[in-house]
Amino acid sequence: MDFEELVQAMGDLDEDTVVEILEKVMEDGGSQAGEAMAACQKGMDLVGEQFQAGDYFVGDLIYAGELMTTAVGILKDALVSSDSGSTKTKMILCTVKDDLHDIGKNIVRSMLEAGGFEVMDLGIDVPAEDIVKAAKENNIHIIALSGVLTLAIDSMKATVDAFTAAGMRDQVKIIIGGAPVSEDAMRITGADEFAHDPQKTVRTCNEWAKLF
Ligand code: B12
Repeated sequence: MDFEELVQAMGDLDEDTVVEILEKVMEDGGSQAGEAMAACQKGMDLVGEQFQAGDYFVGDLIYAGELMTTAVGILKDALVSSDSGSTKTKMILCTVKDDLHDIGKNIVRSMLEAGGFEVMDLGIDVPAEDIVKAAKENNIHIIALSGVLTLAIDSMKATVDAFTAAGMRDQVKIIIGGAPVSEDAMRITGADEFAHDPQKTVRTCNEWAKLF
């Protein structure tokens, strides 16, 4: 399978080629779905570079997001095995305050749902207090925070601090994710885990689901 062609097709926003390659991955049994997903993300980096260079505009970015969502829709079943049958664990997912990016969040949501979670999606630009309130009112113990802007790290820290201030920090597990997130960011924010890879997120949340 030529994943370089997939990277390029994603970067060129060539939907027909992207869909054709991904459908072939699934027809072949889906064992290369992880590599295909990584190639799509590399293609998104090309889109970002072209945006910075002034060759793509905001409309192209929005279209790129829709194409990425289509890609995940095709690969989803091969990326995560469904846990249907057991009671679904509820969790919260949102993009943190001041950040309006939701393509990555929506992908993570699809993967978590495919992995058997009931996801309460609070949307984008969500203040810390709203996340704490939703967790309290709905008795939710797993919180996933998404952010793509560098300044999202500040909002993630504010969210962890808000759980501490509410006396709830030891009743929740918090995972942060998105491009600027790293081990350092995890330490700075006080979160319990970080991930870029939605599959790692599903595994981590499954472990946490056993704790509560
Ligand atoms: C698409 C896009 C937009 C779209 C967003 C559309 C939408 N509905 O989301 C629009 C046009 C609205 C936009 C706006 C802006 N953007 Co923008 N955008 C991008 C772009 C090209 C792609 C982002 C993306 O969706 N990537 C694909 C997804 C799938 O990747 P991801 O988000 O990282 O998610 C993956 C993982 O990180 C992980 N993950 C994500 N969330 C989570 C959560 C958890 C819990 C876990 C475990 C994992 C996880 O899983 C996902 C799948 O693998 C990036 C460039 C880039 N290469 O990233 C710039 C980029 C993020 N944008 C940038 C900027 C500057 C802006 C604007 C300020 C531009 C402006 N001047 O107005 C505004 C900001 C508005 C705001 N306040 O948020 C900068 C950020 C710079 C920085 N370091 O802070 C970037 C990096 C571009 C650049 N190189 O300059 N943008």
